[in-house]
Amino acid sequence: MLIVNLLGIVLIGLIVWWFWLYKPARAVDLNEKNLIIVVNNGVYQPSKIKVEAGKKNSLKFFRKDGSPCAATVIFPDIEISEELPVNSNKTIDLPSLSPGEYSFHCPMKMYKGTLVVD
Ligand SMILES: [Cu+2]
Repeated sequence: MLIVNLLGIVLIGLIVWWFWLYKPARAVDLNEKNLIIVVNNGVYQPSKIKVEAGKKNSLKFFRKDGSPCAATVIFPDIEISEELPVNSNKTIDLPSLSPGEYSFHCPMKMYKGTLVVD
């Protein structure tokens, strides 16, 4: 009985951590490696991406989540809205950007990410 209760508490802790506390700390540099943003389980992974200012960059997405809401990624500040096909790569070309943070998300904002332009 005690073990079951303990397991329950650990599970609740994990759920709280995953949905409310977990924030990827550091922005991943787009130029460090040939980065692919995986769309799955309610998160963009990585969700914080550093790109160079004043230069045209492109982002590669790979969507695993079949739910319709994950199908579209929107960059409201730069007026980009693109469809992401399931289980294949999709490249989105970005215009050259001035320094700052630009958010991107799915239509319901369940999936959320940030571009850190520097
Ligand atoms: Cu969504």
